[in-house]
Amino acid sequence: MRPRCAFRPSLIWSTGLLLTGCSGPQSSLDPYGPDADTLARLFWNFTGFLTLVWVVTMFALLFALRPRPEPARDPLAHEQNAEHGMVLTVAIATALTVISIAALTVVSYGAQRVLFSDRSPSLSIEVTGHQWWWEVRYEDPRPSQTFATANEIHIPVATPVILKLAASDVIHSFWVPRLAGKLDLIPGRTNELRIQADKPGIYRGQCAEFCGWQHAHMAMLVVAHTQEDFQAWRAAQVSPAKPPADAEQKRGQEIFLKSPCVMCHQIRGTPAAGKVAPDLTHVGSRRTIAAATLPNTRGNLAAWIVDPQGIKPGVHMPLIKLDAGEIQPLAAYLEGLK
Ligand code: HEC
Ligand SMILES: [Cu+2]
Repeated sequence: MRPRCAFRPSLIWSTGLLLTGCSGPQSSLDPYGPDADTLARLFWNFTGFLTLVWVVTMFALLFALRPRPEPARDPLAHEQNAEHGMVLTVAIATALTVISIAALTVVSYGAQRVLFSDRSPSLSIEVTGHQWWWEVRYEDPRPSQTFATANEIHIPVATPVILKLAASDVIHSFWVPRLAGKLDLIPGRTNELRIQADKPGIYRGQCAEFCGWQHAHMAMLVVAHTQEDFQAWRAAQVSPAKPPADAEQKRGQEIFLKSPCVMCHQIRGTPAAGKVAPDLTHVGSRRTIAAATLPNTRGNLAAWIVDPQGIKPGVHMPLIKLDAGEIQPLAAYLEGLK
C-alpha cells in the first residue's frame, strides 16, 4: 500500500489541502502524533484562557468608563472612597495576573514533561542538514544494514522514532508541524527530537531557520508506513542499486560513472562513492528531488541535471557539460534506480 497524504476532512484543513496539493497542510493545529497533539492542546488551552482574560479585561474597562453621578456634598469623603476602591482593584488585578501567569507556567511545564517523557524509541535515524537538503541515515549495529537516503524520512506508524539532528554547515531547523515541535540542527552538536505518526501517510516539513539563499527550497517528506510496509521499504533500501534494465539505462550508467557526478554522489553497487551530496542508490524510489522542490519524474531529473542552478540558484551542484544525447539516458538510468 502506498501511503497517501493524510488529512482530516474539516473545512479549514481541506482548504489548506486544496491549496497545497498532496503535500498537505503544514499545520501544527492538525496533529497526527502524540507530541504534536500535546503542542496543539497547549496552544488551544493558552488561546482559550487568554481569550477569557481579554473578555474580562474589556468588561472591566467598560465598567470603569461607565457614566457616574456628580460627587455628592462631601468631595473629600468621595475622593477617599475612590482611592480605597482603586487600591483594592489594583490589588485584585495584580493577584489575578500572578495567579494566571503561574497557572499558564504550570500547564506549559506539564506539556514539557510529556514531550520529554521516556517512550523508549525502537528506531533512531540520523538527520543532517546541509545547504539545502536533508541527509537521512539509518544506522544499524550491523554495518551492512546501514544506508542513507535524502529528503524523505520513512518511519513505521505508532512507533516513537528518535531523530538525531546535526548540521554540516550552518544552523538549520527541523519542523514537521503535524508530527512534532521544531528543533534546531546545530553544527558541532547533536539534538534529539522524537517524532511519531499515528496514521500511515505523508507529512510535509521544511527547514524553519533561514540558512542561506535556497532556504525556502529545503523541504522534506516524512512517510509513515505500517510495520510490514516499513520493513519492506527498509529491505529495498538496504540493497545495492539495481543494475541497468535496458540498453538506454546501461548507457546512462556509463555516462554517470565517467562524469564528475561520482565525486559527490554515491550509488552503492557501483564505483560512485561521493559523500557530499544526496545518495542516489535508490533515487528513483523517492517522490521528489532537490529537497521536495520538484516531483521526481524523468523530465524533472533531466531538467535538474541540465540546469541545477536555474532551478535552485546557488545550489552546491555545478552545471556539468554533457552532450545533448547524454541527458536522456542519464535521466532514464536515475529514474530506474527504484
Ligand atoms: C560538486 C558536487 C556535485 C556534483 C559534481 C554533482 N552533484 Fe548532483 N547534487 C549535488 C548536491 C549538493 C545536491 C543537492 C542539491 C539540493 O537539493 O540542494 C545534488 C542533487 C542531485 C540530484 C537530486 C537528488 C535528490 O534526491 O534530491 C540528482 C538527481 C543529481 N544531483 C544528479 C547529479 C548528476 C547526474 C551529476 C553528474 C552529471 C551530479 N549530480 C553532479 C552535488 C553534486
Ligand atoms: Cu533553512
